[in-house]
Amino acid sequence: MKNTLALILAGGRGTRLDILSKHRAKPSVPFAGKFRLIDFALSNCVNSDIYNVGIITQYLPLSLNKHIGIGKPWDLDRKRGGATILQPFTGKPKAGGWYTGTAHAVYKNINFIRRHNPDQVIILSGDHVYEMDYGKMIEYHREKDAKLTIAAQPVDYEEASRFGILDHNEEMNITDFVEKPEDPPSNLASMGIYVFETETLLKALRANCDEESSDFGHHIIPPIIDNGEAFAYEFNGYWKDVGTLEAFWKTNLELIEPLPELNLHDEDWKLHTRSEERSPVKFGNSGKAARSLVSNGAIIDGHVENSIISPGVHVEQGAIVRDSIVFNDTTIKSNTIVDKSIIDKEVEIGQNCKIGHGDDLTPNLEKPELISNGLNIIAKRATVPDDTTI
Ligand code: ADQ
Ligand code: ADP
Repeated sequence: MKNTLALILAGGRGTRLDILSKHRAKPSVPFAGKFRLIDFALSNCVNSDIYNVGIITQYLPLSLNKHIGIGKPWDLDRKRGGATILQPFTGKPKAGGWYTGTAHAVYKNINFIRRHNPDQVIILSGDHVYEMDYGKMIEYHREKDAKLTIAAQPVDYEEASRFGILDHNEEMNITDFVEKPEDPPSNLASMGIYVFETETLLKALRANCDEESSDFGHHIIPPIIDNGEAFAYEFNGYWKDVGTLEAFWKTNLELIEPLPELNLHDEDWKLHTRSEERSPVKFGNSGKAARSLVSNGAIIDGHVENSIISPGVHVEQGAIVRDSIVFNDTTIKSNTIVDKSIIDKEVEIGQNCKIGHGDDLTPNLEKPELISNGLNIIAKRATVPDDTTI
């Protein structure tokens, strides 16, 4: 895929993930024990033979910057091309300070696009969970002689209003597009993955983008569709936009199924990440884990069931962790029960605690509307004293 430049939008706030994205951008939120969400977009790029990748960051970029570094784990540490982290201050100075939306974020990096001078630009989100060969989509785009190709997939009707919804004719020419409609006309959703002819993108940005009109879905895509130059690419593989805490929790735990839809063991489509050297998982005398993913550096002296355990987690003797996701270097002390929880990094949960255990399903968040099924979320570096019930 020479002559294609990928731009990963990685600067959004992801507020519905609440405290998990309070200190890090959503693409940097840990996933499946040892990965982060952005690993999917980055790995898809290199697995699709795209080695020119700009990562557009903005909101809380520290953790993301540290993770991506110079792109070595993805084989993107290259003299020419490779991974480039784009921050708001590195962009076009005259186009304003902070990015006001997705298109504005790309607009401010027009010089970067020009420097690469690609035939096509593929625009991606940094926070989706999926495996996709972008090469096939780009070939389709070229065959159709499209100016813009949008990847699309049907979603549940109840969810449709949080997506761009599109319609197409038999030739797959997009006839209608409406961004996040209150009353969706269909359930065919844009996946937020766009292949643009470079000249079309640059022209559209110059003509239709400024600080107020700054969004692909609202301001850039509709005029191109009105010109009849956009095509839909139906993608039937696994794809999840884990926008909510519940979707995040469910998508993680589905990986434990005997044959999950998303197969992280697929040798032909490797998910790459930056990981630290850690010692092997250690099980003590009474340590036990079933139906779980347990990452390196973990020490399991208690019981783990149907859970995702990240590197360096310690589950002490007599402790039980069920239906939960535990991020790196958290300690769960002896005789504590953790049920249906997401526990962020470096948390210390004291002895004899009950987290999420029992019938009381009242959420423990400031914004209880974010979860409704009794999921418990504990923030990074929190300390939960002995004998606490949450
Ligand atoms: P959303 O995901 O709701 O819908 P948005 O919040 O704009 O759209 O985020 C898209 C991506 O851009 C995310 O990865 C986000 O992190 C990033 N982003 C947002 N603002 C940014 C900024 N200012 N700077 C840099 N990056 C930023 C979009 C489309 C819909 C489509 C869904 C599919 O608008 O049409 O259906 O994606 O998930
Ligand atoms: P996480 O793994 O939780 O996503 P990281 O620890 O990888 O986050 O990254 C957080 C980044 O923020 C690190 O570079 C760290 O040095 C920095 N950082 C953490 N806390 C602070 C703080 N209070 N002030 C400034 N920088 C911080």
